Amino acid sequence: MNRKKMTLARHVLEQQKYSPKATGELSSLLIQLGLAAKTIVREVSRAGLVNILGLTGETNVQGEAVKKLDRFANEVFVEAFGYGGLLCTLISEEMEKPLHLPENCPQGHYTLLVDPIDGSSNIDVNGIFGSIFSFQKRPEGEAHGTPEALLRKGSEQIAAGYIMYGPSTMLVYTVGSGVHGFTLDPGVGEFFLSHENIRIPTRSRAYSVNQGNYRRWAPEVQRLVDDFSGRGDEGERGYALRYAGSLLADIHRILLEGGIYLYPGSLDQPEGKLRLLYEAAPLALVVEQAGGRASTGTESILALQPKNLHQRVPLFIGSPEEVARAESFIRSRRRKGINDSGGERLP
Ligand code: AHM
Ligand code: MG
Repeated sequence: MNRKKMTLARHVLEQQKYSPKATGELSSLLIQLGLAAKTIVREVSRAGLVNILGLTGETNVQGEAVKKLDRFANEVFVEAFGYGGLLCTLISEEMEKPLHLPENCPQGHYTLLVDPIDGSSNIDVNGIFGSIFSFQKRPEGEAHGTPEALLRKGSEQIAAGYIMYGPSTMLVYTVGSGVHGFTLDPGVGEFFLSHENIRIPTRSRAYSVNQGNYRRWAPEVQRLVDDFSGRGDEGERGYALRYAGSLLADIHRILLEGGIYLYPGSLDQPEGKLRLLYEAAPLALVVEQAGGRASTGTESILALQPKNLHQRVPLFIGSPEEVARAESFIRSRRRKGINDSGGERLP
């Protein structure tokens, strides 16, 4: 088959052949996702012209100001999956409670977890942002909407990925058999396979972090970032600093070129900023399927048992050797008790 002509729909149907128990439902959901992406990108591509920039004046469950595009994208996902009978529950960064779709639930087994716009601070400056998604399946015999049905470990996701609204629009997904990237051809209105079976480089001297948080970090995290930035004890040349302000944009670069992204916890917010269920876990599945690693600094992201829907988590993610280096650095500094012996503290 001519891989260049491989559409998203054909690809998900081909992937389905490798799972003997597949019913075709997940394929339909992923195709539906492509439609939601095209609806959002149509608005994004003329954002400066259609009164979609700026704030709504409301705040979301995280206490963050809601941008008009955050709300629009959330509505697109709700509308796209509200019919079709397959999706029973939708969990979103923009909605405090899960949205149950009772008319879908008799036959629908799936939950969609989504950050409709990741990298919201880039919206008004025509920077890169995107949507992060994860599909879970209600466990056999579990009732709809119970905490047990919704709070699943990342390792139980059955599909995950992101859509990136950049110079070109890309959709990257995994169903647990590799990571595949598609680029939207705007003339045809279709996603075509452009990056088949992405493999992350095992190491690369590049790091992504908001270094403005330096004074808020524990000493061992400060020392790790000193090391990356070339100010560490080893006196090595520093890594290149790359920070997009959009997690998925940084992850996309790291998937293709290697490196590490970190959003550690801080002394005043030990759990960090990023949300486990619809930011960290889906990207962790993508990165691990591409041969990378995702960690809290001490534990695997995919092994974490979520305690609530909007839970935050520290994140160290990227090339396996870079994440292993960060973990061993943090562990050994903690063992040496650097916590008690120095490092800057909050004033
Ligand atoms: P958002 O979903 O509200 O956009 O927040 C998540 C984003 C990540 O995409 C990004 O890496 C991080 O927050 C940036 O945060 P900061 O401005 O603190 O560096
Ligand atoms: Mg967001």
